[in-house]
Amino acid sequence: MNVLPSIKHGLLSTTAMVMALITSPASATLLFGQGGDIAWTSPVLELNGSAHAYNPGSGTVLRLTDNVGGLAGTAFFENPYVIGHNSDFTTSFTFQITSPGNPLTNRSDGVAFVIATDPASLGGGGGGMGYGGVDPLIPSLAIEFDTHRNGFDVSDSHIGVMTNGNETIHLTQSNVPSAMDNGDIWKATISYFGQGDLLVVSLEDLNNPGMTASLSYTIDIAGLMGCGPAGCVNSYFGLSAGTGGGYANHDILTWSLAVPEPGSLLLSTLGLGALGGMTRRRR
Ligand SMILES: [Ca+2]
Ligand SMILES: [Ca+2]
Repeated sequence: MNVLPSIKHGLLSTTAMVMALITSPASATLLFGQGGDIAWTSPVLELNGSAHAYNPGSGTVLRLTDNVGGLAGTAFFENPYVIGHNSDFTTSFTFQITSPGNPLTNRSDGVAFVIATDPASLGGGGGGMGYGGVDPLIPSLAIEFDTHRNGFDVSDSHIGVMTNGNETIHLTQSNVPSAMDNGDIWKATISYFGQGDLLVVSLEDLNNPGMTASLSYTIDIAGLMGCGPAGCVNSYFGLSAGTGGGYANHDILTWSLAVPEPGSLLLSTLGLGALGGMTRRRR
């Protein structure tokens, strides 16, 4: 997938950035958060529940939950993306989970990357981690980075592929060798290749580069999200977190999102949809 690396660094003026996107036939990478193009306070992000922009002194982060029990928070990019059967996307984000509750069993619950059909979606907290629980997101896909072993979990540090807001069924999972709520900065990368329905997830502790985990799984995300003979529906990309009896601060430092059709996506982000309509190209 082609991306426009120059965009990520915020070096281009808005006009130059728009023109670069108009002339790109393939895809663009948007970077949210520290050093990026889109601030956590931007109106193109819909923050739900406990999610809020927060500055701990080292730059503004997206704080999905504070270290208080019983919270759920989500943040969705408000521009829709239609996931067709041959659609690709890749996204990565860095997260930092701090000040977990003590004793060790009282820390929870983790963060997730979520695809849902409404940017206002907000699931329940606890093991539902903002995508499931008492108010499950249906339909949805969640890639969870789970820091608390509930009765349905295999460990207190794992990656899981979850659908339709059901936090009890891991379609596949991968154990993470160390605790993700250790205060380190972790980078998660999620890529999807629609032609083979292949989902690939990798995770790395940036403060301890040898600490990694990964998984791959075959899943028809287009079908999951309601793409059928009558067409496909709008999907929205987001991040979620929750706390329950245990808790921690769940912070997102950066989030990059590479999606096709930059004309429709970023131009509408910038309120320049009419301009994009003149020159938009389709793959
Ligand atoms: Ca859990
Ligand atoms: Ca889990």
